[in-house]
Amino acid sequence: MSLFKNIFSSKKKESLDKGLEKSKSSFFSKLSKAVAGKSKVDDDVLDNLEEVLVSSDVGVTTTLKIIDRIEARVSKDKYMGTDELNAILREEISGLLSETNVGNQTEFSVPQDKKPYVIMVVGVNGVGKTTTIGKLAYQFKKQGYKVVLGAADTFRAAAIDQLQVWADRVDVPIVKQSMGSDPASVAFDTLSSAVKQEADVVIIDTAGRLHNKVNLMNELTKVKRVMQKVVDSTPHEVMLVLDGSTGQNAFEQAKEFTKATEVTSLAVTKLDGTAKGGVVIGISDQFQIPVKYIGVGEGIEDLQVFNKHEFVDSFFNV
Ligand SMILES: Nc1nc2c(ncn2[C@@H]2O[C@H](COP(=O)(O)OP(=O)(O)OP(=O)(O)O)[C@@H](O)[C@H]2O)c(=O)[nH]1
Ligand SMILES: [Mg+2]
Repeated sequence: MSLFKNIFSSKKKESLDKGLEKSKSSFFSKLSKAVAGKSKVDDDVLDNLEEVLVSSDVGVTTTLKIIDRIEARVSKDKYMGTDELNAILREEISGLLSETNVGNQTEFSVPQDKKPYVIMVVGVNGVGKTTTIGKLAYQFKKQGYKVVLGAADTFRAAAIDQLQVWADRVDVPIVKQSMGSDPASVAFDTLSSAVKQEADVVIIDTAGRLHNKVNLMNELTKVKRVMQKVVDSTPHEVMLVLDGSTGQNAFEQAKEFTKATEVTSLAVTKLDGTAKGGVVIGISDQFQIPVKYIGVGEGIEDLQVFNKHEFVDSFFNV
């Protein structure tokens, strides 16, 4: 069993390392430049470091916290090369993220006492909601959970088809109606069917784009309300999906969405192929809402449970 676990975790690490490749190499080349030709950590180096972190999409607030910690730790006249500074940064960022006790999960699992456990997935269009649902369904199914998907993005016909493709791929049931039908009614049907089938997990896809933002928020509220008619206190989880490759935009979306509707978890996608992976550090520092999953590719296996220690380790490991 432990050997088994090791094989899986080393696979996970490999794919995380690969997914963060661009972010890391961009970060380290900037970091090297920041200390090049310097013989000690002076204000200049700290200023450069601040710039490196901000331009790596860590975000200003989190960057300032990190700089404060480095400043407090490093005696100013001490010489420090890139490697040493890297090690200290890694420790301080790890320490900073450890101050909140979220993001420590390692397995795809849902609470056993809520059956079915209902996850409603929200986010603006194109961020990777449907793909993340497909990958998540695959992981849950692999863990032995009985999963049902609900196609409550009825705004586009293609959205329903896309979720259907994932349902077929993962081989899980999907509840859908025709395009343009009431999303709340689809959610109602999905929950009713899940209860009847004694499913363990329900994942509801929702539209990312409506005619305007107020409409979208009203619709999400209505979907929630109607679900509660079938199972009390659902959805158990409202997961906001953010596109990590948009860097600071992802931040802004998180701020806006969390203001408008209750969000209980985050997923940050498309960390592969972008140099903006540092955004996850800022997001997990600044939102009290845990980053639960990260997307590191388009494939079915390319979703990981976010663990901040593994993430920081991978980020700082060149
Ligand atoms: N490289 C990469 N691509 C991703 C990832 N997650 C999603 N994508 C791609 O992003 C695109 C949009 O994903 P969708 O799942 O359709 O996004 P959505 O939020 O459901 O979009 P709408 O239904 O239009 O609101 C697709 O081409 C996905 O393959 C990821 O982690 N990495
Ligand atoms: Mg979609």
